[in-house]
Amino acid sequence: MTLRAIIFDVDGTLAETEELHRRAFNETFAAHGLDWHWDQDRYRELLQVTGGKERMAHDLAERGLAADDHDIPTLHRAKTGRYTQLMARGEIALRPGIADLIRSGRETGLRLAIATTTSRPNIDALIRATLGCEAGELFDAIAAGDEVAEKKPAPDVYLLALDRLGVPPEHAVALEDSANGLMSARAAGLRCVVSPATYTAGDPFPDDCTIVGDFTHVASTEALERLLEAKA
Ligand code: XBP
Ligand code: MG
Repeated sequence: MTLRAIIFDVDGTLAETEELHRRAFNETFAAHGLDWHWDQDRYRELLQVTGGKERMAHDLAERGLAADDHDIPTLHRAKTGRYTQLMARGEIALRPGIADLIRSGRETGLRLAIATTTSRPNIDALIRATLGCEAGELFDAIAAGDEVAEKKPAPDVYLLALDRLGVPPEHAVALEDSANGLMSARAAGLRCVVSPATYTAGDPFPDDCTIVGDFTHVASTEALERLLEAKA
């Protein structure tokens, strides 16, 4: 099936961003006088809940605290502000292979999109800090978590990206790092290439999933097409 579009997940796929998210959460909790702290082990567990607001509510519930006692949307807005400021320091790099694949995809006329659980300000901050341009200049469609009813593993955000691209799922491929992301892409009818990230390396990936050690294995349109054909 001719490849016409690549849809990129963001966190864990474009870049290893979860430590920065964790730091932004913890700094936000402290700034609001809350004695909450997510260490790496706890954060790995919590990452099974996609979306920062949903993650906070889940954490509160598991600790027997009432979500109604806390203004989660306000806390999350503060966390996003903190995250985008930290990102602007320029310490996060794209994962190997990603910049080359974006360049090659554009050169070969593919349409490029983003389908992520995170929100638009975080996408913009990452692309600005790593590629020095606006996400909207590079990607033909951007679908973010808060634009859809159900976050990953539901298909909604991939379906939205496909709709905005105007490309049917058979002609596109998703790049992902997590089992929730893979489920979301597959539920939208997409093929998916997975390269696990630090926090998702232990995810339960099914045996029939296309896994690569890193995205240098698919750093050009040609290499990506070759891999998809080999797996067809
Ligand atoms: C991964 C996530 C996100 C981030 C936090 O998303 O689950 O929730 O951890 O983002 P993806 P927010 O891999 O789909 O990009 O706090 O902005 O929700
Ligand atoms: Mg991800």
